[in-house]
Amino acid sequence: MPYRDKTAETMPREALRRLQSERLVAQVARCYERVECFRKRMDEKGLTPADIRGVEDLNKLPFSYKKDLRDYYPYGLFAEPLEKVVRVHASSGTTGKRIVVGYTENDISMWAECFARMLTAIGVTEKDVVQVSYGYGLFTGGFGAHAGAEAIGATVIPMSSGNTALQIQTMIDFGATVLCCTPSYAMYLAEEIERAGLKDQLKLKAGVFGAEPWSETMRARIEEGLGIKAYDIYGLSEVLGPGVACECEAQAGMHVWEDHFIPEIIDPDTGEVLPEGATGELVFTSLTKEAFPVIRYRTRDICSLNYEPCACGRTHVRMRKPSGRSDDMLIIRGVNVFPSQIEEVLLKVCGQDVTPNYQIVVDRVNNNDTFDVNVEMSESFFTDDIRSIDRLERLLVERLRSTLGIGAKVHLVNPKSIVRSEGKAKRVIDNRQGKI
Ligand code: DLL
Repeated sequence: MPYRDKTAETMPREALRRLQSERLVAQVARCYERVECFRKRMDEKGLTPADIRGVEDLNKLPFSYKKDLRDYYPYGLFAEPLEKVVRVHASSGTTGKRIVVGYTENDISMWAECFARMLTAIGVTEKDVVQVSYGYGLFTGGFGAHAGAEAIGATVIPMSSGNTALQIQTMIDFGATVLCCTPSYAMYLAEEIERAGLKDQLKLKAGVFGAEPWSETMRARIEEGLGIKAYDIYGLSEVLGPGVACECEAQAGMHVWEDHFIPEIIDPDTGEVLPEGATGELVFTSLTKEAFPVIRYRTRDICSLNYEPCACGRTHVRMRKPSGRSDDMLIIRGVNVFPSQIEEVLLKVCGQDVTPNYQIVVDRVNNNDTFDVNVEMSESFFTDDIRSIDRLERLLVERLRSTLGIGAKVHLVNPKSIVRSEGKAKRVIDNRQGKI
């Protein structure tokens, strides 16, 4: 069982680089032969597979983009015939066609291994009961977590998302020790558990949360609310699904499984590779994926890589929490704003006075951007004393202005008035499209 044996995860970096080089050369040759879009881009650059001799040549290769998946919808980028593809997943995206990705049998076991490595790294074993509350279906979350947990011999509860009361009942009755879901859903579950006074009936010890950005303050809230350690997991459908990168027990960045994926950080405007430690757009090349391999795929996620050794002994590079996607970044009155910056301010400034439920509403009136932030008060803060609400609103306006550099209108709204999400939370409502 490879995920129990940490050889791949602790491989010396020179050996890792040699392995990557070997795999890259083979993957480039395969894609050139089998994937028309990649071949065309290589030809345009006057490159042949023979020009790629190892990772040192990676930055010569052309980028690939989300748009390619739409242009070649549904199967045009697959490097294997459909008879070798045992599963497809799809991601909805906000505009246009869905994107479709495929997996061979080997891809599915590699995926299970990547997720299983994380579970093992955080101390989950066959004795654990893992409740998977990510959605099952075209979304990769449910099936990815399921396969990883089964691979280490844990007992899986395939709950999928939704039906919060039943989730809690099941968690208690079946003795779940590990919870896998989005951080916003974990927060909602914590809230409902507290409301029902059921916390002391939980056996949970750890949570594996990802699929959306979440702040350290949110982590602390979830850990406290559920009485667990909350770990971050990253992934995207185009590259694999959950498990491309995962935290270990050190909770200090997510190890990218570099024997399967090469990460790079580039300047999103110029495409240039940035020096170690710099923040920029994350790009991935998949070394071992068979059905749907990507070469230098532009994720649009903004983060940085940390090559320093990790306390856990794993040698694979760690990525910092993505602060958001460059396409989630709002430009309000000419200023760049990430929803995660707003979350950090809200939770830091207000402590327990607000819940991590907020919504950002942007609109355009008379050629001017309006910027409103609705924040839900906690039950305990909710009071008829209008003066303390006023005071907190003013404080938030001031802190948001000093962090973001622009003014927002802040509205403290009643507890439970912002719709909860069972999957990825929708934080932004941007009504500006088509308005001048
Ligand atoms: O969200 C896969 C996944 C499922 C990851 C469950 C983790 C857990 P997509 O739906 O294709 O796949 O969305 C991928 O979500 O490009 C990031 O912008 C964002 N994302 C995923 N994990 C994290 C994370 C799944 N831990 C997109 N922190 C990615 C911040 C994340 N953003």
